[in-house]
Amino acid sequence: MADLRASVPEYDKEDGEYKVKVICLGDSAVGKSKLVERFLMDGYQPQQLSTYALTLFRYQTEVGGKDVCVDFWDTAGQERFNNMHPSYYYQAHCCILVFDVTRKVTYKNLPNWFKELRQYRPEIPCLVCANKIDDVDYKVTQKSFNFAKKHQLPFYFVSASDGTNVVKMFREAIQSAVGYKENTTDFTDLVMRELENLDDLSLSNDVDSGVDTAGNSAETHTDEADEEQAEGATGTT
Ligand SMILES: Nc1nc2c(ncn2[C@@H]2O[C@H](COP(=O)(O)OP(=O)(O)O)[C@@H](O)[C@H]2O)c(=O)[nH]1
Ligand SMILES: [Mg+2]
Repeated sequence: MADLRASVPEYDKEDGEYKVKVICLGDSAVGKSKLVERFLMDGYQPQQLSTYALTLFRYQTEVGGKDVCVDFWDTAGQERFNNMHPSYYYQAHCCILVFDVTRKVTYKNLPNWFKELRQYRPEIPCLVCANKIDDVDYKVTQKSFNFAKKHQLPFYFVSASDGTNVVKMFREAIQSAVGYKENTTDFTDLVMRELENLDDLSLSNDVDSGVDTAGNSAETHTDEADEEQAEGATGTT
């Protein structure tokens, strides 16, 4: 595999800027892109990374008095193939897991996405959101969707169309991304933070040898995600 690090932005070593990466996961057409667009409205600058068919939405904000640059990563539909390229997960600080309340299968697939996420990013915060609540009877918000509860993940009913809970959900995602970056126990992140502290040194060689996770995991990636089927089928009844 080609060296991912050559073309994928690094999240912990850019000078001076405090950056976090937030990814969205879930089946095709659940509304991942619309949610990001809704949150950012006009204030974003999409940046196409054509090699990986990804779009980056860069967003500047403040968390706890600190300027933070947030990169929301969006796919160009690779989720149709039921898994994502490892570079999508690489150095992500938070994940937003989305399903569509109008299509039960998208809820049933959450365990697959979650499992793949945990293969690459065992510790990052993950939020679950039930999108398109504008499109169903209000009663849907009284159903219990056990997936989030079972994994102790924050859960939101949202609508990219009318904006319900969108800002709230994204603010929590950003805050937990920053919280994770500050307190991470993930080894790769610890290494990156060590390097970040070594200002003014020529680090490029050390950085290359220290963070090879994306390249390695590409080789070991399997389709195990397909095995864990239909968990949570009872959750929507
Ligand atoms: N009614 C409704 N439709 C939505 C909502 N969010 C997305 N959609 C529609 O669902 C389709 C897929 O949305 P998109 O963001 O492209 O999904 P993605 O494949 O997960 O990125 C589009 O036709 C959207 O207009 C929502 O909150 N309510
Ligand atoms: Mg999309």
